[in-house]
Amino acid sequence: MKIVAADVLVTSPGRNFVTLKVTTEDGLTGLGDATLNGRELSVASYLSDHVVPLLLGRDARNIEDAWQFLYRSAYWRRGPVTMSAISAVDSALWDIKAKAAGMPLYQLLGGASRRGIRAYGHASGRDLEQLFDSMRHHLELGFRAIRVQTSVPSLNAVYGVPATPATKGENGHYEPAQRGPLPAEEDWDTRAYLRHIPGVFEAVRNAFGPELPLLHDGHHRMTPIEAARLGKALEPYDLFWLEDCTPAENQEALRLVRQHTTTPLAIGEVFNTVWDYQTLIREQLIDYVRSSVTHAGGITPMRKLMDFAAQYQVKSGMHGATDISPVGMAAALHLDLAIHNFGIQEYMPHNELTNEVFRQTFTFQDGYLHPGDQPGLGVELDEKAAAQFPYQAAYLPFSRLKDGTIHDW
Ligand code: CS2
Ligand code: MG
Repeated sequence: MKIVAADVLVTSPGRNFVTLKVTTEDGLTGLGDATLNGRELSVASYLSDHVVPLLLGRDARNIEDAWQFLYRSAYWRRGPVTMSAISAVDSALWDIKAKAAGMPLYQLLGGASRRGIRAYGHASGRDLEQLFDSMRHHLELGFRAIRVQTSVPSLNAVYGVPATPATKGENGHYEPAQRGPLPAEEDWDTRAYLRHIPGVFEAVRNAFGPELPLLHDGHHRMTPIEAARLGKALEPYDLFWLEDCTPAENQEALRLVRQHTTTPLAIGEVFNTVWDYQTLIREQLIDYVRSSVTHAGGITPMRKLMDFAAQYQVKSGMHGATDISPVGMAAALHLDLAIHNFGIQEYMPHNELTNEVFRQTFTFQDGYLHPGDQPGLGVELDEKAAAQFPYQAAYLPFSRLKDGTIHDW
């Protein structure tokens, strides 16, 4: 089953996406997501300039060999650009293999381990009133687990809170990457945030009761001791997880957080390999793996990572923001359905334009996602529609503290 073509498709229906389309001599095609928010063209170039020439003529059936070849023969390993490019190839080959077998990918990965995939949605607000409206809105949309993000008094813009609140019928679209020649600057003050957030969760619990699973994203902004303090302060509100509470390049930093709080911890959406997790998982410093198929090298390594995590009862919590394309989302859902140690799946619905370009068959009902039963991943890309939305430069914002110091966004 020789590969006869590999096309790198860049489109921007509302936001930028990079997709690899692999075609075999038998006319089978497979798709893979290679979208890296704010750095999209670097992965597109890595693919078209360096990887595509290596794919032509290869046997599409040898997925593991292709993965090892792209990872090891590059000499320069790991990192978001390399691993997003390899991921796209890996997903596309799994898509082809499942289509050739005439079954949805999850069947090839061992079949379904559950009826559906529990998802969480994003509620947010500049104040409690807006937040409660957004939470009610997401409950009406069918979400049964909700991530809570709010503004912080005295700060202009904060991660996770759209400039304009969601209105009826809208999905409260928060797209952090803003189109334009330069990134937007946001201000940050951790002490103001730490004073504000516990009160928000107290109010949410009072209004929505003790059962609703609540999540919060610290978005890499606290030092380990600040993260420990927040985790402890949130214990009375029984969070499902506190996410990215501290930049975790220094994995040992989580020991200090773990010492002080039992709030479950989720980390890893910016991680690209199992090695980013070794200490975190081996020492039980986290409870959920946040990597996505798109940024962690594909389905092949993501499944191995989850097998490693399973030994420590650590579960999946895959990243599913809108910069994970419908192709990346579908790949995540097939893996979510098949693995045993599934935890929860992030789900930010894409906008209508995106859904015109990417024809997807996965469903969301009563709080649960399902990848569908089409052969392969179950997503096709309408290249004619995609061509109508050329790439537009866009950057994620950055943060500065009050004294002008650059901070983690
Ligand atoms: C966030 C993302 O969804 C999340 O958990 O951390 O929205 C993240 O900011 C974006 O994916 C960055 O591209
Ligand atoms: Mg996050």
